[in-house]
Amino acid sequence: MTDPRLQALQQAVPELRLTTEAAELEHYGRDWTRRWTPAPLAIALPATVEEVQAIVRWANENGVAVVPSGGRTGLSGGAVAANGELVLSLERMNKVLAFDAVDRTLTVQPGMALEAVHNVAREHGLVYPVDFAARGSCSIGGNIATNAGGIRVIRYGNTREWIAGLKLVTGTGELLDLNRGLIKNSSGYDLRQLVIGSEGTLGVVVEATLRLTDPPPPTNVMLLALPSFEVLMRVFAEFRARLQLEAFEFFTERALEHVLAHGAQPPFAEVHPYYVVTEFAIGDEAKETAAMAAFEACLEQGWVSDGVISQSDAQAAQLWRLREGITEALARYKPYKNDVSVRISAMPAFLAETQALLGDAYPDFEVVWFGHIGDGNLHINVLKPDGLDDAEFVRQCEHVTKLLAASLRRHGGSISAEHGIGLVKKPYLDSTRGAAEIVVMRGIKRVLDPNGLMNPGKLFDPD
Ligand code: 2HG
Ligand code: ZN
Repeated sequence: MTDPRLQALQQAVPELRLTTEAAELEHYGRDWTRRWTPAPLAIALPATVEEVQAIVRWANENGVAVVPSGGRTGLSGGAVAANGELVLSLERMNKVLAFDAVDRTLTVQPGMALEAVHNVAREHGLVYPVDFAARGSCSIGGNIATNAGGIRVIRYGNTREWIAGLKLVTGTGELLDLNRGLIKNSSGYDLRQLVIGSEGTLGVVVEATLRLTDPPPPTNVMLLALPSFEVLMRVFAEFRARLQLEAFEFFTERALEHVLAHGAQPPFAEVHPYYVVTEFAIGDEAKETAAMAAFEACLEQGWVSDGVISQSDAQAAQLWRLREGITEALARYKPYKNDVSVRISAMPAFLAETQALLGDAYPDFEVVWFGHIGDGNLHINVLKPDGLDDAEFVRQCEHVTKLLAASLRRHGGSISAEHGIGLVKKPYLDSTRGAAEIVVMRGIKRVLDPNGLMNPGKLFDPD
């Protein structure tokens, strides 16, 4: 390590694992966006809170930017290091620190994978209910950084609802212990909530206390085939009125095609333009009857053309795979991703407008729609045609995103429902947040990170 700044860091923290090996710079410098060329200064893999504090103090002394890093499954470039930053990977801080059966909380280090959290909660007879397809690779610290949502938000809410406390090393190296697991704490600003969704721009989350809950009742999974887009929200209203929904997800025929090409089994003999996967509580006969009644009511109205209900856990998993496998199945097309939301009540008008807008704007590109329709959250993936230059493809998509952002502004929606702003959505932040609000956000950053070293250039450009 020839860089004198890194030599100084190693000297200040002799036990710190620090690397500048080319393959590691490449690996830790990118996330799932794969749009930016990784170019970090080095990778630090601290094992303790004290080491994290020492790194941040060193960063201030040497004017080096720090990119906090979890599982790097992000889709907005929030964990990309392409400008000589130090990547601070929380990968080694991945342990359970405490379980409290009375409080029903699990205190963990931030590098723990979401799936590992699920498993530990289950060992204690409880659940941590935030869940999504990247569960095996994403980390709880990253989930906090983006206020991750996923497939069960309709029932349990976002990550935000499940964080009872967290510890933050601020941009000056100070350690803040926020909320300490309290349920009631009416003592001023809730800085914990400010940190959730801040994308590593205010500091490094070094510990989190997660709320756990009772396991859900037994559930069934149903796959519905829909004849048109217009009926989607009606089917949702019908099912929500009759059942306790755990999930209500939608995808198009094109999305299914890609998942089938990736090895999944076709669910129906015929092809349908739209599909819904829904999971709902059963447990007693009345609820099972209600599910069939919802299905039949939709069938009678012509809103649903076919359906299948899971008869076993294995079949439920198979049905879920059709929805959860989409991102992976599309990855090879380097999709340009939109992750937008509006209030559920605004969804029908917004959907109609967006469908028309994208139909006109992307006559030559394949557009794949899916998402958490029950939360008002739509994922739109535009696939890059083979042979088209990456930069030119992004340029054309950015032009359409400007139109989409204007539509979101009119409908009171958000340019990022659950993936974060990062680098990808930065130009559109003002379609969701007012000018005065962004000034306040910048002011908050200046207080917690006066030298602007924590994940600079993500969320907004430096002052
Ligand atoms: C999902 O809902 C994820 O599957 C990824 O949020 C969405 O790949 C995407 O666009
Ligand atoms: Zn999603």
